[in-house]
Amino acid sequence: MHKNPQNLNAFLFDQGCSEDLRSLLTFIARAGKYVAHAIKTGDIGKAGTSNLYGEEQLSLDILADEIFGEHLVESNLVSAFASEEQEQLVTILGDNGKFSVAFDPLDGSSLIDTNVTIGSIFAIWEGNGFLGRKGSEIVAAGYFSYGPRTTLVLSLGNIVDEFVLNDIGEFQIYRSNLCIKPTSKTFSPGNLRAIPEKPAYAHLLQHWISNTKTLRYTGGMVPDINSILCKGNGIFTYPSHSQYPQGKLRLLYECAPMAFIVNCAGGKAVNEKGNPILDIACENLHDRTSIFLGSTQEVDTSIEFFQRIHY
Ligand code: AHM
Ligand code: MG
Repeated sequence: MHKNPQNLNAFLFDQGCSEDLRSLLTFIARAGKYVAHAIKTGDIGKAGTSNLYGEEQLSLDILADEIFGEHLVESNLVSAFASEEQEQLVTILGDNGKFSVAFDPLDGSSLIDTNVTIGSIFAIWEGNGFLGRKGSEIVAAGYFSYGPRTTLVLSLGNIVDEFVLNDIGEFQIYRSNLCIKPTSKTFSPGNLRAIPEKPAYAHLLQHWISNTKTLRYTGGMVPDINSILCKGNGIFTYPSHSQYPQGKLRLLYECAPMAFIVNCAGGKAVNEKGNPILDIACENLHDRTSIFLGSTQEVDTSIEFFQRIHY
């Protein structure tokens, strides 16, 4: 905690962040602020449309997507962006821009009627476009967590910092250098529907239960991973199964940004084969992957279960 908390811009300036990246992050932060406001006051009903995955869209999914898109255009720095809610790449400045931004405008939006925390996730690459690019090339990634307070967790590739939206509408530094310990007291197991096809997952759950670990699972990737970062330990798992042969979560909008942040905090993020998420090149904008992420030892143990037990 900081005695005289700096706002995002001043904090990034002091960290030596380039003017362009600082400016882009300021626009993204402003978009997050407007999305937070829209969640508090806007229509949480269905929009009557579906996205490219056939998932029903909420008015807020569409509004959040527009808010992020508009702010990226306004920044005058962006070559292109890709959104989980849009099928095609959106080119803005093309080769005249500096950065490409991938984002999930409202992750976990199907939970909104239960009034639990939801979020937005983003990652920034230098240059124009995403195809062939890896998470290891990300220059900054972050997520907004819209809970009782709105926070922004951000990394520029070294440490991970948490900012809180204050009463004058500015993100101010709250905690610096969030770190994830190698061992975990908690587990956040997504997609238990995989268990009939993947007994290894049942064995892994039993291992956690036998070791008296604590279940922490909300059903939203942002609050589940935010819990790991804020408590300093934990594991989040989302394996594939026949409904989602590559996994459900998207590489560009969810997994690569979160893997980047978790790696910067000293944790680890791999797919169920044990390959680092940050080494997976994007082949299609909407690629998906399985993901095991969090405390390093716990991630390694989980992958051992998946490699050892095939029956
Ligand atoms: P969304 O981008 O359509 O909101 O889906 C992503 C969410 C994640 O936040 C969460 O980890 C996962 O879907 C949970 O999915 P499910 O409840 O289908 O297992
Ligand atoms: Mg999502």
